[in-house]
Amino acid sequence: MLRTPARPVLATHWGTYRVAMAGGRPEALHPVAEDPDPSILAGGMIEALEAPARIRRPAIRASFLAAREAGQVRTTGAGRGHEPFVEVGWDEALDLAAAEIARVRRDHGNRAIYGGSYGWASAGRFHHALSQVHRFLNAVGGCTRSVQNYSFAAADTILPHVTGDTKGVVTGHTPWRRIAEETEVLVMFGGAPWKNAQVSSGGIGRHILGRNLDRLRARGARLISVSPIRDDTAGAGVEWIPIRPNTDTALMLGLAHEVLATGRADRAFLDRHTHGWPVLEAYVTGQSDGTAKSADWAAAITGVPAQTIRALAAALAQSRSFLMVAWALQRAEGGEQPCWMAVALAAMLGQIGLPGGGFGFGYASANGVGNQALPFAFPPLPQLHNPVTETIPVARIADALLHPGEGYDFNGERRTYPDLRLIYWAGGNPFHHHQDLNRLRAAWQRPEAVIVQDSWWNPLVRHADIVLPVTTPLERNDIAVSPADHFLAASHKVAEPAFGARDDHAVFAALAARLGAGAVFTDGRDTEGWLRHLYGTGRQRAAAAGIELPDFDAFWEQGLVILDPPEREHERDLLQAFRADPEGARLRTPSGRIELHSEVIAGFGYDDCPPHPTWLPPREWLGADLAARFPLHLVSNQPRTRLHSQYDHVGPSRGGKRRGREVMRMTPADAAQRGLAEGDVARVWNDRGACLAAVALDEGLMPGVVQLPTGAWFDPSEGGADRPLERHGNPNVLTADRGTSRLAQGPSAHSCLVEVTRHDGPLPPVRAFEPPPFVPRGGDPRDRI
Ligand SMILES: Nc1nc2c(c(=O)[nH]1)N[C@H]1C(S)=C(S)[C@@H](COP(=O)(O)OP(=O)(O)OC[C@H]3O[C@@H](n4cnc5c(=O)[nH]c(N)nc54)[C@H](O)[C@@H]3O)O[C@H]1N2
Ligand SMILES: Nc1nc2c(c(=O)[nH]1)N[C@H]1C(S)=C(S)[C@@H](COP(=O)(O)OP(=O)(O)OC[C@H]3O[C@@H](n4cnc5c(=O)[nH]c(N)nc54)[C@H](O)[C@@H]3O)O[C@H]1N2
Ligand SMILES: [Mo]
Repeated sequence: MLRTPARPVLATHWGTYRVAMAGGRPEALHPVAEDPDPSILAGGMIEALEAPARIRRPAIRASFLAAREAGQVRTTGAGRGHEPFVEVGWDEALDLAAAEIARVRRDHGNRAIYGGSYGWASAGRFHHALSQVHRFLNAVGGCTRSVQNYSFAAADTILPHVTGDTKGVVTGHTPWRRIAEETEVLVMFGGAPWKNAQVSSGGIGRHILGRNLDRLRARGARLISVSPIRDDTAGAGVEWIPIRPNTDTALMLGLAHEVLATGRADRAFLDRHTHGWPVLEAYVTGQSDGTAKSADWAAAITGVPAQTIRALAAALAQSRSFLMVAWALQRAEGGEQPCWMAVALAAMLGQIGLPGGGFGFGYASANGVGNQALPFAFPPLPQLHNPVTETIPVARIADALLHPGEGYDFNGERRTYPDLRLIYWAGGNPFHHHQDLNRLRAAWQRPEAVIVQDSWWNPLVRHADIVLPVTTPLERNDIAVSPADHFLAASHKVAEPAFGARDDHAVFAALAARLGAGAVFTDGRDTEGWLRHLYGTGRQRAAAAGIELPDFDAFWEQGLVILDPPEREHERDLLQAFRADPEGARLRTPSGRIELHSEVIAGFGYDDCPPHPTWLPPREWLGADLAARFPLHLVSNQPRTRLHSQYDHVGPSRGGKRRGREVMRMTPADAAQRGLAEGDVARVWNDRGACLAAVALDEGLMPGVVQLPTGAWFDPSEGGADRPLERHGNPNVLTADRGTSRLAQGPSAHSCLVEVTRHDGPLPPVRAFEPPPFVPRGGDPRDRI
């Protein structure tokens, strides 16, 4: 039996907390004393347990249930997101879900089941919903999966062509410690936002960003933030270079031209360590295309004055400099290019592999990036084998649903979209994360069945046919450990599951049993058995790496273990070994070197991803023709007050709204031009959709830029239109659903033009946090929400 300590621990993506209990119930969450800079995001978790949006019973979409009861196999999905639900008992919901899976397997094969189920879920290892859903679907014959992620798909796909692997994207970075101790000029493209470093997938022991920036400050290093938004890098002594969104490649090219023109390029490094420099050089000078990528050229594109570019180039070349690139830059059309050009610029500066020099991505995009990984791998829940080999790039889900059987390009392959009949989602929210939600909504009507597990009636759940309510982290025991984050935490159950919610694992165990795979799925273990098993394996691996962990029962009572692995010599600076010995430590690229021109990419023949870093104006940016109609660039970045869409209905996220709506920042001048004042509600719109948002005036934005964070629960008004007015401020009704290029096919949310106008007249109420209407069995499904 597990013994929960008097001060139980809660592990979340935003940190580790001690739970204050009162009368056997959780009363407050206090950040652990070990965390020097805790996040604000735990604020609503207790309130959320019994919030009105909590799913109280399993539920079936009304017309879906009616059709299945009438023996009809195919129902129209047109009612998804519009119709009321019928609440049912667990057995009925599970029987129906199992029957749907069995039917689709029989009629179309397992490849017709989409189990990509992308999303952040929650922090614990065992109750990690994606691991659970994948294990379950694999136990019953597999499913079509997704590859990549929404976070850094473009970087992850282009980097192997450039440096031979993905080190420096999410792991394998030059450590923060080296930067804090050695870097003299730190240029942060996209800044180093504290808001983003609040979280880390899998949990956090200590938040490290603030301390590391302070160490640089204390040494007198220059901190330069290149970003459309000033407060992306907060704190004293930060130099802000405002830039037009999506133009960083042009800025980097301008810097490269200046470095070259002033004779400061490190030719020795370029000769020994790179491949294809002459081709890139000819492009930078304009020899190959007739346009010199000079500081003046870059200034006209980026909005950064030419003298600033010249001064920055000199500073970069004359000191130990490091280029940090937020993942944000590559979630844009042509997002491969700034990644490639950042490596090229660092190579020209000759800084790669020197102490605190070079490049790296995402240092503030999540906590722990730039920490050395633990020297042992704590096991995930084993996934079993997926016999289905089909995958789609994760951000192409709407394309796949709309165009089954049609071809598409992906990183040199010609592929075909699968014919997906059933969608199973647990632990993510496509009606949060996907772009062009009105298009997704249309695509979402195609499959025959949609099964969703979640805890609250969020917009994904409202677009499901079968809804299965699951527990939250406060209602179950788990273990959290994140390799980048040097900690292990227990997460103790401190509340009984509200309204009879079940653990994802229990739901899948029940479904697997119905489908004849119960024992395969559970492997004969209950939750405690799994926790002991996973911990035991992790502990053995730690011991093999020379790290002594307490036994399971001691760990469970202690709650939190902070690990401080010694720095390993060979992992000091990214590409240090290659710098020292380019022949002996060849890269895994065709040339063995850093590729500034790639014959492999040339062979793909993609006009949207040429064979060397290139300034490719996206379809939507402030210099595009479309800017005549939609003159504002929308930055829909990560929210300060929540993780994506999680806990939007409570606590700090709800508290950050105005007049019930998400807050959009714009400059006083852009607002005045449109007759908008602080606190007004505005209509933000383009050809793809429209939403309402509350206006906040802020001088700290590049003129022409508006900022509306992601995560407000999608709240379309009724009226049958294809593009209904979204009432709450969800920017993904505006963003474009386009791949970054045929190479990576990553999401490109940050390339989006809009117009903003006053919303006059009565304000429609926000209904996002209310549960949908319910009807009795046989009730009229046309009772629209
Ligand atoms: N416009 C725009 N869009 C973006 C981005 C952007 O920058 N701009 N960023 C993108 C990025 S980088 C990402 S990673 C995605 C994030 O997109 P997601 O990761 O899909 O977003 P979340 O809101 O974290 O969704 C997690 C869901 O899982 C549920 N959940 C949590 N714990 C559990 C559990 O234990 N079991 C089950 N069954 N469910 C659980 C939560 O309630 C929530 O509904 O968004 C992307 N979308
Ligand atoms: N609080 C909180 N933290 C989070 C998340 C969250 O939802 N909430 N999500 C997490 C996830 S899943 C991820 S992947 C990371 C994402 O981490 P990032 O990708 O770094 O996050 P963003 O907030 O989209 O962008 C960071 C900043 O880049 C700037 N920016 C946008 N476009 C451009 C551009 O074209 N050029 C330049 N120079 N700057 C630009 C924006 O002003 C923005 O504030 O964040 C993680 N951290
Ligand atoms: Mo992400």
